[in-house]
Amino acid sequence: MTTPQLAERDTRTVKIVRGACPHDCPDTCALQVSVQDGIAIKVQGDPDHPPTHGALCTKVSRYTERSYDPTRVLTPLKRSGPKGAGQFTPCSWDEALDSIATRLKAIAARNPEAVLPYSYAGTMGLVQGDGMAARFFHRLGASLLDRTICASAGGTALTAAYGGKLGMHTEFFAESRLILIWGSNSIASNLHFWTFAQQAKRAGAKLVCIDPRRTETAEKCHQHIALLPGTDGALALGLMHELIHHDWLDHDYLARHVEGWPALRERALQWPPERAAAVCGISADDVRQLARDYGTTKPAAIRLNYGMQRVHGAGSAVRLVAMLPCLTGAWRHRAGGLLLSSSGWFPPARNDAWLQRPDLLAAVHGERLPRTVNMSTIGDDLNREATAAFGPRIEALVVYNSNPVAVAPHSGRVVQGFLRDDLFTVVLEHFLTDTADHADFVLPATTQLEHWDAHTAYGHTYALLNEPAIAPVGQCKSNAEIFRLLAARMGFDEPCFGDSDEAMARGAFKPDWVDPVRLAAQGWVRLNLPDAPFAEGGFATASGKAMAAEQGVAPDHVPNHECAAATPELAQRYPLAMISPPARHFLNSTFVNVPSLRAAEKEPRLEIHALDAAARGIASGDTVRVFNDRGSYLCKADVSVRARPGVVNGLGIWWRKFGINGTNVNELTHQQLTDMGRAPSFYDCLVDVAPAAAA
Ligand SMILES: Nc1nc2c(c(=O)[nH]1)N[C@H]1C(S)=C(S)[C@@H](COP(=O)(O)OP(=O)(O)OC[C@H]3O[C@@H](n4cnc5c(=O)[nH]c(N)nc54)[C@H](O)[C@@H]3O)O[C@H]1N2
Ligand SMILES: Nc1nc2c(c(=O)[nH]1)N[C@H]1C(S)=C(S)[C@@H](COP(=O)(O)OP(=O)(O)OC[C@H]3O[C@@H](n4cnc5c(=O)[nH]c(N)nc54)[C@H](O)[C@@H]3O)O[C@H]1N2
Ligand SMILES: [Mo]
Repeated sequence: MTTPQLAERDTRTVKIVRGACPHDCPDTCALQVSVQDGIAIKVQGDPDHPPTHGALCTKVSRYTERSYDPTRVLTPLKRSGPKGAGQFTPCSWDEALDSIATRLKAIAARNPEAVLPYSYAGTMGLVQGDGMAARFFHRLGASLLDRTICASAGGTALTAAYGGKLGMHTEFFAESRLILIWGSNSIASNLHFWTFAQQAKRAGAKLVCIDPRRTETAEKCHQHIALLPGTDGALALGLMHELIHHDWLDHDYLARHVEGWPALRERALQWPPERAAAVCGISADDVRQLARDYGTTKPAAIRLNYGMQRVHGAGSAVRLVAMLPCLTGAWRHRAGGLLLSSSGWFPPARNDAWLQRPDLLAAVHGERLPRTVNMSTIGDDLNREATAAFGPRIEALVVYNSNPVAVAPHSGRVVQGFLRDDLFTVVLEHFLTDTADHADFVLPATTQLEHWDAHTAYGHTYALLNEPAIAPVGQCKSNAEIFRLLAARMGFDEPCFGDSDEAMARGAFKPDWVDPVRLAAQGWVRLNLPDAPFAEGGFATASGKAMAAEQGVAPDHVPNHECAAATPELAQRYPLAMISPPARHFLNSTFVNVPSLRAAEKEPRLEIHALDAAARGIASGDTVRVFNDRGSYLCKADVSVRARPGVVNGLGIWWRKFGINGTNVNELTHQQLTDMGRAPSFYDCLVDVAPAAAA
């Protein structure tokens, strides 16, 4: 199916439907979908929604192209070839749902914990994410999934520091005089924040980017500090040292609103700029200058982002950076403070207990909770036998809103698990992704244009509603409808399995927080929150204070799992640190199959500094082998100033099947977890690179 051109159509009959961008991105844009004759012809940003201000990214402005893509899965499919071969034959919904229910019932009769749901943020919607699906798996008594793959190191750390995933309003960055863009390629992955940063820049603010990679964002800032991956905690401590030394401290704020400052002060005094600089691989003058700017400019704001928390010491680093605005009292101003995530503002507004029904677990397990499997170690866990500690072997996996074969670390292990003949795998998808290729059944899911949903955000403070703009394409059904139909076949007769998608979307928020009439009419409603949330302290911790230390112990810099300091022998064999941040035209592994966006990215690429390239006889455009003990990955070398010496940038996340040798960058990453939050450490990875010919 193709999208007819707007010009060929009669614009008088175009209707506008309000929606929300479903993707895993801090911006959660308010959408306006133009529909004519039942066909979505254009997706635009809502000009009235302050964070969206009428603009969309390149990816989502192609949303119709993705929804009407001719390769979309439009009927249920059942496997007709060997596991993982991606060979399927179409089947009816009845056949697919009956077979799946029969299989899940048989496994659950032995032990429901042998069934594992696997989902992440393909859509961030409260209904098509973990709404009806959560009800289904709770009622089944399936294993719980620890959804750690993205943000749980930083989220846990921020909660330790502030009591929740709480921070500044994105709009007020426009009024800041100094903005540290820290571990964020905002132009690529937080575009709408960048607009506010630009406003601040035009008004005279200084922008500093702290990132190992010279990103498009770093290029447009006044200063770029290209530290080594995983050294942010050391930098924060070095900055604190200088703030103390020059007395750029807000003593009143520290005394009234911060707990544990003496321990943190003592820690920071152990980190003079020279020590921090040596760890970070930058100059001591950079540390001094940044501290001076941060200590003397008001209001100063930090846009911390998840790119800096995919390393071993992620949690400690976030706790340390989160203390900077407490030392200087930057929180006193609405344009000062820090934003890592705003998602913690939403829970009081959400009807989670009703949407997800965790109480249904008790019907199966009584007081006991089922075991929890960490999504970040799915590679190892799929390959585990039953043990007392682990529980039963995973016998069935139901994947929705995620593409673990491409995105989970150490994909060699993940693939090995998905290839198990005795594993029953169901994948709800739009496309035949690397994961869907490994399914026993693929169920065709609707896109955001075709279903109801309700959305929160993690980069702003507005609730949004998504109305379906068009009827489901082909035989597609929404995730919620699929789980509703499966529930009926499983014999789950609780009334909650009869709630419609629309009822769930409209009921997702508490009316005293989000006025349902305004939400329906406008498509979005701002939460009623103070402009400067911590101007007078009032953190969400037990004491109401920001926590600089826990039980008298302040965080310290924690070196990477893989680095010269922690693993010298490994660092000799694999001297390059590899990070794998997103390619600008992809969203994790979503959009890799959209031809125009893949054409923009051309091919899987590794950015490498000229010195590292020359030492290996590598030129731009060469096919190179990137390797370590876990595997090897072929891609094209890009000898580029975007890479600093000693660090290579393997842009992600390609589908394996579009890769040069059927792999992607996660062939090289490992499953070791972060110091807090049980998260993966994708950007904590040693490799070496060689011309492919030498392989
Ligand atoms: N276009 C696009 N947008 C996206 C995404 C996407 O894939 N593509 N992904 C979405 C998702 S799921 C998320 S979680 C967010 C992520 O958005 P961000 O939090 O901004 O994270 P990344 O873009 O992964 O990484 C940001 C930057 O961190 C840098 N970085 C890597 N290691 C370190 C380090 O140790 N220290 C510091 N200081 N910086 C480091 C990387 O070079 C990168 O430029 O973006 C969302 N938006
Ligand atoms: N090396 C490396 N690995 C990484 C990262 C990195 O920076 N480097 N980033 C990590 C991060 S931050 C994250 S968040 C994870 C992301 O991991 P995932 O959440 O798995 O994200 P995607 O790869 O975008 O896959 C989402 C899938 O959901 C599908 N989908 C979208 N909407 C719907 C729907 O309504 N119904 C159904 N059934 N399916 C839908 C899409 O088609 C897509 O295939 O990857 C992580 N992996
Ligand atoms: Mo993410």
